[in-house]
Amino acid sequence: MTSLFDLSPFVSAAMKDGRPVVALETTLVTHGLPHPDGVRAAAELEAEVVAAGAVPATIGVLDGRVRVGLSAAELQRLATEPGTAKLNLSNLAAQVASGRPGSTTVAATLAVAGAIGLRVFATGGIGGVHRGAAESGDVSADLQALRDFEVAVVCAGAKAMLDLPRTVEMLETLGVPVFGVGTDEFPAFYRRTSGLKVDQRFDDIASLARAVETHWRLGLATGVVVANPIPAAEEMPLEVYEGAMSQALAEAATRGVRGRAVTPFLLERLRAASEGRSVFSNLALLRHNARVAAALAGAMARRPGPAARA
Ligand code: PSU
Ligand code: MN
Repeated sequence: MTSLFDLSPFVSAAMKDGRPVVALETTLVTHGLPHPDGVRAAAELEAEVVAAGAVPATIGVLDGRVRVGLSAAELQRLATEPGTAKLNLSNLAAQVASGRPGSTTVAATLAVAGAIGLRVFATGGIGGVHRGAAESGDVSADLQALRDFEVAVVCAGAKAMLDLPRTVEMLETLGVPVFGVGTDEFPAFYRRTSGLKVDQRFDDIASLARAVETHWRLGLATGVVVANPIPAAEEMPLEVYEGAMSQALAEAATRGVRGRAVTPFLLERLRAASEGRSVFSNLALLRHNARVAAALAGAMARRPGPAARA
């Protein structure tokens, strides 16, 4: 049987040569940002990764295959074809088997990266425990995927409309380290701080790379959260953030939004309630995460792999 994974020539050459590669997801393109901001963001993220000396591997599902290293035309298809599905671990297989298009969430991107051996992934914010989860049961599959796949995810923390204390608690339960980049605090996506602590702060990328690799050399085969706060100049102003957030959460509750629709709904309502300010911050933190991920992948590529050390 042929592999379901279809690597672009750039990605497979880089992996063969041991050059740094950064995995990128596509749900933020199709469901997280309004069109055409999503496609534009994807191109910008790839450019940041390239400028920082790594190869971007944007992941999505097209024509019954998992494509790793989507072209601009393929990204356009994902963003514009009606019915592109938001894929996590539970609906990935059915979508691939059907031949219909799908964009990968953090969970599905982790699964793909883990399966083909990519170790560094950049996104905006991971999913987590939703507010009111005790009643709705809504906990993102991103957390399960972080437990199951050996990939470091560079993110600006978890999306701010989540229950952040319970999300951080769950990461600890799952044995997933949370490493801060120049911060002691778990970032709150649009804001640099949340009042919650990271497991360890790192002020240089080489030490961060060493700690990530140490986790895996200890045989702890989970993901690692690399928490990289949004640059201060691009944070959402506190009043805008708090006002927009409570408005978005209230609307979701009134409308009874459920399941996979919750996160895209909240992101869209936040955009409207903040008059686009949330999208500005979202794009800024994404670019920042892409740069740090490329630097981390570079530092890891320069260190001898597990075989060389054994
Ligand atoms: N971060 C963003 N925008 C997004 C997402 C994350 O800046 O759109 C997406 C990611 O793909 C993440 C998903 O995996 O939202 C989580 O959705 P859920 O809460 O339904 O698991
Ligand atoms: Mn959910």
